[in-house]
Amino acid sequence: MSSVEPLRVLVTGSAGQIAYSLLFSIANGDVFGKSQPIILHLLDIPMMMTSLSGVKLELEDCSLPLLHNVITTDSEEVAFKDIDVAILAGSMPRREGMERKDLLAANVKIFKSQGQALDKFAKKSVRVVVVGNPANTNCYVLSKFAPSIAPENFSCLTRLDHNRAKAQVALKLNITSDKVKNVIIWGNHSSTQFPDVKHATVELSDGKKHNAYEAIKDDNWIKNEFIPVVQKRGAAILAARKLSSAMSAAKAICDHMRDWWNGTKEDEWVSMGVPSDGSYGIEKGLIYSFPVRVDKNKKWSIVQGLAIDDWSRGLMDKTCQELQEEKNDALATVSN
Ligand code: NAX
Repeated sequence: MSSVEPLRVLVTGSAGQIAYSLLFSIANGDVFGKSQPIILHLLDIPMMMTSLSGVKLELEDCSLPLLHNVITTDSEEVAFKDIDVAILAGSMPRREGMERKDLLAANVKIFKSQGQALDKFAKKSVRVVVVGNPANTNCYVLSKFAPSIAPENFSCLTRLDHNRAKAQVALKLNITSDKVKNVIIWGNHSSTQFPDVKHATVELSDGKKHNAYEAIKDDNWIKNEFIPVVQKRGAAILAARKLSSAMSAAKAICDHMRDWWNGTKEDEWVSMGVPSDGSYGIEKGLIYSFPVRVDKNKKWSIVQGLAIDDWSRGLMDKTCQELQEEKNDALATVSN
């Protein structure tokens, strides 16, 4: 065994389909590094324990040297005990005929309870990413009920939307997605999000960097194809697969955590849902997706000084308004 202390990584909803695509990458060292031992804490609800025990058997059969232990449980105390990282994918799914408010209320209950468990049992340095929808507002509730953990340790996943935006630009320009940098997802992980290419760069076949907006040269495509495709991509996958995104969501979770752990690249930023500090006029405390850079000490900061035109401002405000409404509904549920 190595002398490096194992990292305790909690994944909730761990009998679900995102977790099934995610757990191997974490246990294989693809996120926290090839010399970082891992102890997986896997939480799901009681009726999923048999299924979860099968996931554990498979993880054992992967025979991964970095995987020091797998704890499967339906107890929040066991799941949150001494964890360094929390990936919260377990949430109440929307069922047919369910009102948005009912969905929100069911999730407020889950994230209130998990926030309290985080506060009581996790390491104070824990880094949290909320994946389960509505991800931004679930994250807001979680943080509210874990007051002993710094707000900057909480985030929600908008990296899948960010990756989708990169991929659409790459397809349009017939380049690979690594040549597309600094797209932005502003706001909510919902269909009101604003995928923004105005500040993005692309490397074209001339080997030079260009502004993505100017290289695309097609305002109509950006407004009427690119933005709606990214905003509604989750629904398109659900319609085709009859299941929501899982492989791409797991990949995005890995990207999100790897960049948070190790820092973003020199000339790049990424999108993360983080508590607003009032930047770009967004209400303080809302969990809003911004362009962020992360330093070598796992500290993120919102990229400042980007010029915002009136059209962009309108879209940024619309998604902000939706988050304010979700927050108010969640708070009303909490006080009931
Ligand atoms: P699944 O339905 O396959 O799995 C969810 C799992 O969570 C189930 O095993 C369920 O038993 C468990 N669960 C429910 N309540 C729980 C609780 N209180 N504690 C622990 N576990 C609990 O869903 P999956 O496809 O894995 O998606 C998980 C979540 O990610 C969903 O809320 C989904 O909407 C959300 N997504 C978020 C994305 C994002 O970018 N932020 C993209 C992908 C995905 O749609």
